[in-house]
Amino acid sequence: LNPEIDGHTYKRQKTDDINSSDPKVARRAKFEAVFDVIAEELLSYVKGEGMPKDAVEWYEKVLYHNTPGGKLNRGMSVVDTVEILKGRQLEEEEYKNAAILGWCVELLQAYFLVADDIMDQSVTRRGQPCWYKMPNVGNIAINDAFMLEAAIYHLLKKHFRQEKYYVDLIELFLETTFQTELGQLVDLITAPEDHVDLSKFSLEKHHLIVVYKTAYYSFYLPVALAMHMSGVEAKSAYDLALSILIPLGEYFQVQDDYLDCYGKPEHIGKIGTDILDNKCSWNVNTALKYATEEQRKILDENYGQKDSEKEAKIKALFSQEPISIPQRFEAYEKESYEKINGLIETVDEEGTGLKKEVFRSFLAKVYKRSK
Ligand code: DMA
Ligand code: MG
Ligand code: MG
Ligand code: MG
Repeated sequence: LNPEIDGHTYKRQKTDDINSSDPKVARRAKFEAVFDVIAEELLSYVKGEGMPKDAVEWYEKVLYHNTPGGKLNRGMSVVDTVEILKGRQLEEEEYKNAAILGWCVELLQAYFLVADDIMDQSVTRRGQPCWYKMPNVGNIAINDAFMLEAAIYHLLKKHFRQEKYYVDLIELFLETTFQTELGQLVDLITAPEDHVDLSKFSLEKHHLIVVYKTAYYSFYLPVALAMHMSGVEAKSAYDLALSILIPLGEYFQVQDDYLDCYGKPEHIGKIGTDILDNKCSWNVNTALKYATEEQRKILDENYGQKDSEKEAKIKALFSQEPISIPQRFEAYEKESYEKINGLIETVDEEGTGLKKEVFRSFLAKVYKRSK
C-alpha cells in the first residue's frame, strides 16, 4: 500500500489547528480529533477479537483513506444543528456525542462512496485514487465498504445504547441507507452501459434519482439525528425538516451533476464520469429539453459511450446555444436559492421547536459551491 498512508501516520494530530485563530480551521480540527478516538475504539475492538496484525492495519487504512478528507459538511452539520437547537455552546460530553453521530454520517458516506466509485468506474476521489484503485485493494473494497457501514452500528451501540432515542437513531440510519440504495439502483439501471436510449431520461426521473440517492442521507439524516439528540419528538417537526431538506438536497445534487462536467478536478477532487457512464444527469436532461433537432442527433450519437472523443463532443455541445448549460445552471441556482429561502421563511419556530438558522446555515454551506 501507499507508504505515505502506511503505518501509524494516519492520526490527524492537528492539535495546533484546534487553537487556530481562524474559527473555521479550529472547528474542523476539533471535529477531526474525534475521528482519532472512534477509529481507535473500532481498531481495539478488532484487536480484541484476536484478528491478526495485518487485518487490524488494513481496517485502519480503510477507515482513514475513506472517512476523513472530504468537506465534512454532513458530519459537522450534526454538531452545528445540535448547537443551534440548544441555543448554546455544547458541554464537552455533548459535543463528543454530537461529533460521534456526525462521524457516523461520514462513515455512511464513506461506505456509499467506496461502492459508488466501483459502480461508476471512477478514478479519483478527494484528490487521491479511489479506494478500489489503490494497490492491492481491488475487489476487497467491496468487503471494506461493508465494514465501513458496520462501524456505524458498533459506534451507536457503544455510545448511545442507554439513550431513549437509541432505536430512533438505528431506524433512521437503516431507513436512510435503504432509501439511498434505492436511489443508486435507479441511477444505475437508468444508465445501462451497452444501450444508450436518451428517450428514457427526463427531469422527473432525475428528480426521483437525486432525492433518493443524495438528499435523504446528505441533508435529512444529519438534521434528524441532531433533532433526536436535542429532544425534538413531534413527527410534524421531522416532516417540516424533510420538506425543506429534500429540495436542498436536490439542489446539491444538481450542483454535483453540473460540477461533474464543469468543475475543476483540483477543486472537486474527482474526475467526472457522467457522460462516459450514460448517467441521467441534470446536464443531459437540460440539454435534451432545449436541443435543436441537429443537436439532438449529436447527443444520440455521442452520449454514454466509453470514448473520450465522443465525451469531448458532448462537453462542447452542452455549452452551445440554445442548450447553454452554464447559463441555465446559473439561473437554476438563483431560482433554487430563492425557493429554499422562501421555504425556510415559513418555519414556525414556536410551534415546532425548530430554528430557521438550522436550514440557513446548511444552505450557506452549499450555495454557489465550487467543490
Ligand atoms: C452520489 O452520486 C450518490 C451516492 C450515494 C454516493 P454520484 O455518483 O454523482 O457521486 P459522485 O459524483 O461523488 O461520484
Ligand atoms: Mg459516482
Ligand atoms: Mg454514482
Ligand atoms: Mg456526481
